[in-house]
Parts: sequence; structure tokens; C-alpha cells
Amino acid sequence: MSHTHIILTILVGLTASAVKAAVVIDFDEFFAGQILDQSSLLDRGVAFDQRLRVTDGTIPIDHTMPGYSSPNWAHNIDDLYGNLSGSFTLPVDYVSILAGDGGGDADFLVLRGFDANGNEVASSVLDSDEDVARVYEIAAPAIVRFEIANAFVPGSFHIDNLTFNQVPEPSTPLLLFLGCVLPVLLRRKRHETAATCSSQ
Ligand SMILES: [Ca+2]
Ligand SMILES: [Ca+2]
Ligand SMILES: [Ca+2]
Repeated sequence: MSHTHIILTILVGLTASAVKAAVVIDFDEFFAGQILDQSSLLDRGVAFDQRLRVTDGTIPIDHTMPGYSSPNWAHNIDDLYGNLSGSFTLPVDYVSILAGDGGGDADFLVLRGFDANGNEVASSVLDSDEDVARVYEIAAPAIVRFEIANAFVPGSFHIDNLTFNQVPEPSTPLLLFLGCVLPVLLRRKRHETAATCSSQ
């Protein structure tokens, strides 16, 4: 196998190891009544700006997705049942969240994503039926903040199944390889080529 093939093989292996990490927060590992503060979900990759209260029960999901969310859901406890926002510990390129409630009010919500400069880079607005929640989805290259909020008039809502894809950063082994090992291999390759040419 030539050095070029070896280099390509190693690069493919290192790149494959840096796969995107998908995170799903369904609140089911917490107990009903538990209060989550800004640090409670940091190890999962997200920090809400507001405190959440976990409640049991289920949210009826959009009629196009028959079924119910898993047993626990959560809501804003600081501004009761109000708008929520937060930051990701790593940039993400996809966010979805189930939001709304089974109450008789229409929940007309918007999910917005923001980049590191605070610019809105994606949004999803849905008008829910009265008795179901909806799955809001956004995608953009590097979302670092999000908000799920009433689009026009104040209302109350719950959330469940916050899902996001963390964008992989170049791994340390990959950076070491590109910075130290690759130049040596390429230099050796050039010397071999020069030696082959001069011997012909
Ligand atoms: Ca749940
Ligand atoms: Ca409702
Ligand atoms: Ca509501």
C-alpha cells in the first residue's frame, strides 16, 4: 500500500470517528415536581435561561404523528408556563422540540435559532390545534442559542423531547495528525519520488 493510500485510510478513519452527536432530552429521568436550574442539563449540552419544572403526564402529539410524548414533560416555572430560551454548550445544526399542551387554548408558537453573533438563522412557526402539541424543527450550520416562545400573544405551553445535533469539532487526534504526522509523510513521499526520478 502506498503512503498516499495509508494517509487517505487514516484520514477517513479519523473523520468517521468525529460523527455528529445527537442529543434527546425527554425529561423522563427526572421525577415529577423536580426543578431544573441552569446547570441541570449542562452535561447533556444545553442550559435553559429559566428554571424548568418537570411534571408527569403526557402531551398529545400533532395529529400527523399519532401518539403521546413519553411520561414527563417540563415548563417554565419562573414565568409560569411562559416562553423559554437557552444556550447550547456546542454549536448544533438541528433542533427540534415538542411544544404546546392538551389544554383547550390554541398554542401558536415559534422556535428560533441564533448564531454566535446573536443573529436569527432559522425559525419555525406553527399554529397548533387546541388539543395537541406540535413538533417544531429548525436547521442551520451553527446554532448556539434557541428560544421557544409564543409567536403573537402570551399563552401557556409545555415542552418535551428537545433534540439537537452537535456539530463535531475537529478532534485532537485529527489536529495532531494534520499538524505533525501528515507533513512528515508527505515529505517522505516527495523524497521517494525524487529518488525514483533521479535513478531513472
Ligand atoms: Ca417526556
Ligand atoms: Ca393547547
Ligand atoms: Ca396552552
